[in-house]
Amino acid sequence: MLNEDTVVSVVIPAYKEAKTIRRVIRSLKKSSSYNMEIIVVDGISNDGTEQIVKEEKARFVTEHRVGYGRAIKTGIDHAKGEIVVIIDADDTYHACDIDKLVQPLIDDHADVCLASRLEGTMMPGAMPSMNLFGNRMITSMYNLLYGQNVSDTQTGFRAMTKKSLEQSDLYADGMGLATVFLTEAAKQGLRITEFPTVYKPRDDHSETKMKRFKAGWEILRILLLGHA
Ligand SMILES: Nc1nc2c(ncn2[C@@H]2O[C@H](COP(=O)(O)OP(=O)(O)OP(=O)(O)O)[C@@H](O)[C@H]2O)c(=O)[nH]1
Ligand SMILES: [Mg+2]
Repeated sequence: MLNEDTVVSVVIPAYKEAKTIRRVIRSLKKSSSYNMEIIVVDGISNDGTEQIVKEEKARFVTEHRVGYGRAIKTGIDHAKGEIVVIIDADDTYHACDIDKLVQPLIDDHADVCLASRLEGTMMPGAMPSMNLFGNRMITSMYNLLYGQNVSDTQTGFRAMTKKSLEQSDLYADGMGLATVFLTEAAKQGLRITEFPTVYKPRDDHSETKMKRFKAGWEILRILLLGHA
């Protein structure tokens, strides 16, 4: 049973985000009311990320293999908490919303909680219009095919119970893992909820790691065929 003593493991996949990772860790620490461990997963950046993570007294886990999904799965394997939160290292999400994400799981109102950018506030320049269009298409397909009613399947800020993750087949290594979490949750009949959040643009000079078409095809295969 989840309660005030529950441990929340925050997994942060990071690839060349040395400019912003410190801010994300500090914001999480300042905002969380729960026992929290922060796990940053990286092994390919060599931009000083590891040193910053250690200075900020967070756990650093090395994953040399490339892929957003790969990094998250390695982080989950190291997570000790009953709840796993995932957030990007690029400081585009309001990390201070962490309690809003975790609370529905603690209260046993949901098994999965998504921080929705599409129901919330999208700051100018935060999401290119092609990405917004793609997300809307993918989310509509997901709702239709899997009988759900969510607004932002591609959000990088979400909470899930460790138990539900252990029962899921997390077969994607790329950006598609965000969708696999949700197709698996639907198959298990888990309760998915959302709250509106704010999405900020990336820091000046920081580069997206998302390859739009590669990610799009991976997600379509997951939704239609059930494999990546
Ligand atoms: N360890 C690791 N982290 C990765 C890899 N690819 C992406 N990431 C991280 O995963 C998170 C999501 O990647 P982003 O490039 O922000 O993708 P996105 O949020 O869809 O795109 P933007 O809206 O441009 O930020 C970021 O924190 C990246 O640094 C990878 O191969 N390995
Ligand atoms: Mg991002």
